[in-house]
Formats: sequence, structure tokens, C-alpha cells
Amino acid sequence: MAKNIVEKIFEAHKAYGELKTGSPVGLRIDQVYTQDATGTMTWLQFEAIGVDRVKVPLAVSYIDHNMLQTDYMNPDDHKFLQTAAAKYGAYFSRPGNGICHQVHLEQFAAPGRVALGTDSHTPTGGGMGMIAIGVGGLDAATVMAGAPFELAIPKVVKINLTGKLNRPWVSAMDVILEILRRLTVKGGVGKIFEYGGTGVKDLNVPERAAITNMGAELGATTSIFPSDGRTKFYLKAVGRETDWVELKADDDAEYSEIIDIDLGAIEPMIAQPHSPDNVVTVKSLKGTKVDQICIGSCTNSSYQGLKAVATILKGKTVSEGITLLINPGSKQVYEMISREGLIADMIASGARMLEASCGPCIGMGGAPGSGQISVRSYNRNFQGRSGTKDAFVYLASPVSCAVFAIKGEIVDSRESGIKIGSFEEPSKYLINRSFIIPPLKAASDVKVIKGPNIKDVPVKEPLKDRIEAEVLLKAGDNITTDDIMPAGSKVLPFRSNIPKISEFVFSGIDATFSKRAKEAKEKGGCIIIGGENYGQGSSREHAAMAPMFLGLQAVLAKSFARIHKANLINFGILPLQFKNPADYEKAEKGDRLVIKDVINSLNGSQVYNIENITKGAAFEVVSDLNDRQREIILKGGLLPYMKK
Ligand code: MIC
Ligand code: SF4
Repeated sequence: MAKNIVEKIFEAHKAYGELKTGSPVGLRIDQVYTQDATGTMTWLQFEAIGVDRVKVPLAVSYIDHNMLQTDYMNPDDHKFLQTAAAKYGAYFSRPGNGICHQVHLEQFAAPGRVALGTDSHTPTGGGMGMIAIGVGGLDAATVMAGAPFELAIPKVVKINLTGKLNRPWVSAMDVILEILRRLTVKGGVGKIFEYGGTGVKDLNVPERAAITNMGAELGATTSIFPSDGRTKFYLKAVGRETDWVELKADDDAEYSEIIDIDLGAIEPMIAQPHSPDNVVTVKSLKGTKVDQICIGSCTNSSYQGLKAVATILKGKTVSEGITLLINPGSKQVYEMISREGLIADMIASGARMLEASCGPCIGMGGAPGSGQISVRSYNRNFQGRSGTKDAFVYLASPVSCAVFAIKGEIVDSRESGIKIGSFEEPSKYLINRSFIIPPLKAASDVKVIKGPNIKDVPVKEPLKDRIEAEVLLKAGDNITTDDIMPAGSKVLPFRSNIPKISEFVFSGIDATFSKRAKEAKEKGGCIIIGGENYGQGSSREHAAMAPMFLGLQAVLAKSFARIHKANLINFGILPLQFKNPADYEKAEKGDRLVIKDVINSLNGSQVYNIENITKGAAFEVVSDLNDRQREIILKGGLLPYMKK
């Protein structure tokens, strides 16, 4: 039978189950990587599972998020992660080496493999022809401890590319922005996007990776490109030609849907505040004044993106009203553009060079001023994520960003009068692996060092048969994990300390949430109500773990984002969907809800009756958990389940 690329890779990695849309399948995983903000919990959980060494062929621990060392907490986390990697058998990417996804693409990503990463932008590896999936830390820990990764098989949608990009004005970022415009942030839930068509060969690996990276914003499980001559060219240029294998879909391969995109018809695009799918053409916003520009992040900080930026900035000065910040994606890229003199051009133009880390993308410095407009070549512009609640963040390509930085306002690069040098993909990249420490062969005597901010992983009690809890918050559609568990310089350092970080749950929406949750915990705990796509965005399991610590029993929503739903289950919280979406109106903040017979409902029909005892109303909600997930919820989460 003819197969698409996704089916071929899944088939080669299947440990159990049936490869049928919707059915749970266990996959053998080739690579797992963590980053520091989610990694400390992942490695603590790995330790709690009690296995001596990682059981996957490759594990890498990156440091890239918590790089603002305003006190001892972040460097203590770095030391913990370095010693844990040494003890348990993972590569360690030192602080300064770069953003996990960019470094992984350069150093480890390989076609045909399956990788998990504790970060939602792990699909970057899809640009290399790899199935790369973002997961919560506990899922990664269990896989590193030897378990297969269980996934309900998503639908496979083909994105059929034709034509050629109108370079240098239009880039891969404009392609994914156009896809987001068409499909929205919910458009990819339950789907994998497989790219194909004659247009694929127009894109090189870093361009493909920018597209698969930001495919995360569609809510997709992942996105993938074929592995072809261009993949081989890139792998050879980064010194890893032996990792190449060809990967293509069979001629008659089937897809659940086909979406056509003509690359030649795409023009410079921009996402407006406060959602990556709020996309319009750059020219429609002509003349909008800008205060800040940020270029970099895991989406757009490849050599090629930054080279284009340097050619635009060369010999010019950043407009008077603008601050330009640049965070290159990896040390290798940083070193390469430095040696070629491109950094000199950036500095001369007035750009403020940051280290190779996430930086302003996650509010670790570089926040815009009050009410200011910031345009970024990043992937998320959720309100407040920049660190400034009333800022207006837009997303655009590195080329557009650099042009705006010079002009001081939004202008279509094609009409800006600025020349951009032509780009030829390098046949040899600078290679420097000095900041990647390989795992030790035997490590039993390594001592894992934990600073005082690193606290034990909290564990929930087994599921109760009767839940009576207060609705502490009622939210609308597309609530993000940044809303649930904010990041930024004040909160991120507490990622290793759940009691402390729980004080910030929902703090951007309701500053009293954590205090009220603690009071409600004494009286049975709390419930949250959400609309569509609840929990979109990051993979941070803290958005489940910290509310669990505060007594959250269940989330009632119209629909859930994939990773967050998995995280809720992993921490023993019931993800329940309104049977009739109109019942969303039948409960409000402050109401007390009762769910009786929870265990029977979970083990049986998975239909639960909710009584709103405050309003005297009743309605039904449902869950769609498979056998393993029901067991996990019954035990109070994946950690107690693993220890059964
Ligand atoms: C993000 O871009 O939101 C993050 C910060 O990289 C997160 C991970 C985290 O919260 O640590 C993600 O994308 O998963
Ligand atoms: Fe880092 Fe931003 Fe990429 Fe997340 S999206 S990994 S914060 S650069």
C-alpha cells in the first residue's frame, strides 16, 4: 500500500498498537532533548522514577532559557542539569551554546528518526525530515527511562507547495505566517502537516525548519518535510553527511486533506497583536511607527536569516526611535557571522547584540516600554509574554524586521528602497562542538548538585470518587499556557520550585487566583472553565503541575490543546469537555460544582454529570481517555502510575 512519510516513519518505530487515525500507538524514540526551563523538572522526575541511565540512543540537555542570572537560582539549575546529564548519560549543551532547536538541527537532527523535546518548538527537526514532537517533561522522563511514547495517531495533512519564493523579500517566515492566517491557531490540532510538491526543492533545510518550527503555533502535533538532495547538501555542510537517508512519500500516498500553497504568490506578512494567526500583509500596515525590533529566536536565527539582516543594516543606522535587539540562535552561527564581519555591520548600525539564548522571546530581558510597539522575528506574540502587559507585539520575517529597524516604521521591504544582498547556501558551515559535553561512559560516582531553589516534584493523591469544588476562573477561547503559568524574568527562575511558582498561576489574568486556590483547597479544591483550544502554546508542564499543587481537580473546556491536555493527565487532573458546548454558560466563577461517581464514569461511559449546586443547574461533560490514560488519572498522575 502506498504510504506517506509520516506513516513510513511511524511504522519503523512502532512498539505496539495499530497505525490508525485516533488509535493509541507506542513509539520507540531515538532522541530526547530537554531545555533548562522544563528540564530541571524532567530530570528530577527521571531521578524519581529511579532508573540509573537514560535508555534512549541519544539524550541532550540544553541550557538556553534561564540565562538571566540575576541571582543564584538560574546558575544553580545549570549546575544541576550538568551534573544530572553526566550521571544519567546525556549530552550537555553548555550555556552560551545556543537555543536548543537551532543547535539540535545543526548537531543531531537526522532524517527518518523520531525525537521528543520538552519544548513546543521541537518540530523544528521536521525541516530535516524527522518526526520531532514537543512533550511535557514527565513524558520525556518516562521515555528516557525506557517506556515507549504513546500517541493517538494524528491525521496527516499534505501541504502541497508549488512555485518559488520571491527572494530576498519573501522568506520562510512569510510562508508559515500565511499558513497561520489561513488555518488559525487551532487549525492543526490532531494533525501532522507533511510538506510535499514541486515547491519543496525551493526551500533549504534552515528555511524548512523555520516553517516546521512555527507549525507549533497551528496546534499541530508536528510538521515534516521530505529528506532530499537539499537535506543531503545541508548535512554535508554541517559535517554529518552520513546521517542522510532519502525520505519521500509514495506516489499514491493518501492524506486526510491537501492544502495548496503557491510560494510565488506569497508576499511579506505580519502577525498583529496578540495572536500568531492574526496575520495580514505588511503593506496593509504601512506607516505604523515601531519602538522596538527583536531579531532571532528558535524560528529565525539561522546563518542565512542573520546574514540577510546584516546586509540590510550594513552602512546604515538604526532609526532614532527604535531599539534593535539581536539574539543569534547558536554559538556556531554567532561565531560564523562574527568571523565573516557581519556582526561588525550589525554593531556599527546600532544593533544591541544579545547572547545566543531565548532572551526577549520569553521575557528574559528586552521588554518593550509601556504601550510600545515591538516587531519580532519570533513565533509568539501573546499578550504580556514580552514582559510588558500593555505592549503590542507583531511577528514578521528577519528581512522585514531589519527594514523596519532602518525605516522606523512598518513598510513592505519591496517598496523600501533598501537593497538586500543575494544569498547562496553555504556548502560548508563553521563547525564548533566545543560546548557540547558528551556523556560519560560510567557515571555512578557523579554527585548531582541541587541548589536550595530545587525542590522535590509534588505528587497528587489518587482520584477522588466525588469532586466538589469551586469554579475559580472562567476563561474564553485560546487561553495560552503563558496565561496559566506565566514565564518572564520574575517567574522562570522558580521552574524548579513548584510551591513558589504556583503563586504566579494565572497572575496576569487574576492576581488573586493563587490565594483563592489555596483557600479553596481546604474545601475540596477548584475547577477551571475554558473555551476552545484551552492551553495552547508551550509544552510547560508547570501549567498543569502548579495548578495541581493548588488543588485543581478538573478543567472543563470546549476543547483542549494537545500538549497541555497530556500534561493535565500526567498530573492527575481531569480534562473534561462540554458534551454540549452551549453548557459553557451553565457555570460561572464562584459556583460550586459537584461531580459524583467519578471513578465509575471514568471507567465506564466517560460521561460525567455535573451539578451546579450554586445555580441549581445540571449538565454533562465527557472525557476521551484511553485505558492507559484512565489508569494514570486514577493513580493521581504518571509518576505514581510508573511506580505502581
Ligand atoms: C515557549 O516558547 O513558550 C517556551 C518557553 O520555549 C516553552 C517552554 C517553556 O515554557 O519552558 C515552549 O515552547 O514549550
Ligand atoms: Fe526559546 Fe522562544 Fe524558541 Fe521558546 S519560542 S524555545 S522561548 S526562542
